[in-house]
Amino acid sequence: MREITVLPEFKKGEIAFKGIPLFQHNTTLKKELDRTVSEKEAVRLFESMLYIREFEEMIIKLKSKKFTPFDGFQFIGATHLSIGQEAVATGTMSALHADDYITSTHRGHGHSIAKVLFRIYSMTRDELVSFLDVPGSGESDDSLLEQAVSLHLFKTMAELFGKEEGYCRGRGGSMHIADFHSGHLGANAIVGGSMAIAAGAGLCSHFLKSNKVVACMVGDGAANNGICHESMNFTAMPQFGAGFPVIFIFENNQYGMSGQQSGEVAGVKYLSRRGVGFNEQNMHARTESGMHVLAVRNAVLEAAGICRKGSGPVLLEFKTYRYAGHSLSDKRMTYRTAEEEEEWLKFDPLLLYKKELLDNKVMTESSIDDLANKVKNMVEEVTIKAANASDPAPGSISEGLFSSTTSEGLGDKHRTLKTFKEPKKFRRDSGGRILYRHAVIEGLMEEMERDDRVILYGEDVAEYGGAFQATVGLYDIFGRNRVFNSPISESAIIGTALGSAMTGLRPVAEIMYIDFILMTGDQLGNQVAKTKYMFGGKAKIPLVIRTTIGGGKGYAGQHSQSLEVFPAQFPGLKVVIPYTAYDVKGLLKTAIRDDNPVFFIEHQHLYVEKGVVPEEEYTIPFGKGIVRREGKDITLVSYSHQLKACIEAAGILEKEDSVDVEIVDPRTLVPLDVDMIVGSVNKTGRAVVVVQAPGRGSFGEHIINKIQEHAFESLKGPVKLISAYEVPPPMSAPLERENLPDAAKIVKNIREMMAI
Ligand SMILES: Cc1ncc(C[n+]2csc(CCOP(=O)(O)OP(=O)(O)O)c2C)c(N)n1
Ligand SMILES: [Mg+2]
Repeated sequence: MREITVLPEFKKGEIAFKGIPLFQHNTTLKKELDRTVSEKEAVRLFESMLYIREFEEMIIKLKSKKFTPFDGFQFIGATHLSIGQEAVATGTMSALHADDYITSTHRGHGHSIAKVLFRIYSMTRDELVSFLDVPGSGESDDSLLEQAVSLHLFKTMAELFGKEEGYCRGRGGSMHIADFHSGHLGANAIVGGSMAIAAGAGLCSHFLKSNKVVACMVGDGAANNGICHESMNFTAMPQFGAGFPVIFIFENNQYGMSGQQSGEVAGVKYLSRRGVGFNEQNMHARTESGMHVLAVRNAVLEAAGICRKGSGPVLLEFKTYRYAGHSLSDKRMTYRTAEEEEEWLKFDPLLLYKKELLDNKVMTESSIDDLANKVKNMVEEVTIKAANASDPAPGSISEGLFSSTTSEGLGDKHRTLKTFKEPKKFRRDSGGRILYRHAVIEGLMEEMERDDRVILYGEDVAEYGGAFQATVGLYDIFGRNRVFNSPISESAIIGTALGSAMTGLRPVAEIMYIDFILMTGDQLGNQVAKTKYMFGGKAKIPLVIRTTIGGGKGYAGQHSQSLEVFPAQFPGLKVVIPYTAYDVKGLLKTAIRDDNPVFFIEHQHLYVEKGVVPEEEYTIPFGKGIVRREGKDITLVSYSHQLKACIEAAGILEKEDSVDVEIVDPRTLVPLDVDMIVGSVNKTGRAVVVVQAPGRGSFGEHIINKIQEHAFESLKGPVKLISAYEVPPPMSAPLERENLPDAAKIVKNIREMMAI
């Protein structure tokens, strides 16, 4: 029974919105010196902005060859500079704790520089020594700190140059820098792409009660992207009593690439207004100056406080301006005027803050010059060092794609101590069998008991038990903090699962029909699949995405597709597609223990099939297929529900034609048990592959390619693909029957192949 009832209520009235504060943090250094910053910290704010400015200016010099680390040096890659926006990065990062999280954007050099810089500033001597990975004895604290900053800038520049010693081993470059040790969950070159990841990190912080805040840095352009709205809504869900501790920070530099927010592509002048739509508190939204570092810092301090009190999320908009073009090839004068630029230059964050430092006698002209020279020299030094650093070895290209670790051997460390109801195994029939969907539930239940970091969410998975009843009862056992209904936000389901997997949970996310995976294209293909490799192979992503295939039920084009090839297209995902109740349980348990993202495909027709499932603990390794039927005349490769028709066809062929069919089921598509398939084809000399999907570009074609590549010599004839037609699944029963490969079609094809 639901705790929340929705009674009819039609009382006349008006919805009143609370006001949204505009530029109310108009503070001064004088005030803050008494309240929130020491003189040392005040200088560091300036130093951080100088590092960012100098770093970005260096990119311009490198690109225009005004600075050449060595003869013939070529700067390649993206150049989205944050000159003009230094106060946003610095103010924000200085207000966070060292272990708080951030996500960042294509214009993220400033975020990365400042996030790690402020972590370094907060380090003890021992931490500095460990960061530097040197003995460090005899060095002064200041010297260690300088070395740490230099190393940090070097790793940042080296990443821009695609070097092995860069933050991400040259796999990410300018637009994809991350440093998980510093809570930097990654810059993202997909506008808005990081927002659900941030929401997921917030979910994890909330569930693990780690008190960590997530600052999600995005440009104004992201405010109009679907994932933005899904993510903000996700963090504001009231079902946990409080939203998640995420600060969405819109760094509003007025433009997308050239598209202008105000008056052109957004109907609101202030993006903070968007906060009104997500919870009754307006997400505590406010708009502040992004040119005044102390205003930014104060707003983020306040927002972090709100989040740590359990009253997040928060939306902050900082009005700022990028002085350079969108990229260095951008013709910015085609879309903005010199007058506009001049006006904004009067608000240069470095000049504004420099004046405050001088006025308050925190620094003098000469100490400012000294600092600026130190910063300039350091940036030049690290640039030369980074340019001369080694490139990744070409042979290392595949390193960092998958983690080799699992949660096997966990013992009782994370065993669930409290359940709301006794977990119980399903009763077996006299043959020891249970339903496939019960095997799914049992697998989930056992893994959730074994590891309290495993959570399950998706649409309707809680009290209702999932659209196909494959999660029934789990909510009653584990409660809302482990099993919950998500909004109908497929992208956010996947993206938050990624963010929470990166930060300490082991989520199982459910997408009701595989057709809806197309809603999640970016989160699945650009985020989940790439996060480990692109950020230098360092992330662990223990994440399972469960979904279902249907077909044959008259549900037509958008609920009947067999899209297993889609996830298999993205290196970085494992793809599992079990046929029996035994397999579904064993493989699901393996998937949940794996430290990599696993795309797990169940079949709606199989949910109600029974199979023998032992009560004792077992798992099934990935990449190990199974011979479903031994035979000597022809190999039939298939998987999931399609195997049923194959087995029926094999029976007919044996009986009527004395053809002995061997049926092999790879069970996992990535990794694929090529050896098993090839071994079988080498034995029989013939092969047919059967898939439920249309043939063009299907996974069946990939299997055929592997057969041609590795078993060509053994083949007595061409390999045949039996698949659906090249049409969207039709609704009409006769049309759908015609579309799907059934036993009769398989028999017919095999008879033709064998000239019977
Ligand atoms: C989803 C997506 N669409 C388009 C682009 C191409 N693109 C890269 S940056 C950019 C502008 C982004 O504007 P904004 O979010 O305001 O960030 P800013 O560049 O101003 O920092 C565009 C359109 C992209 N990277 N991702
Ligand atoms: Mg912008």
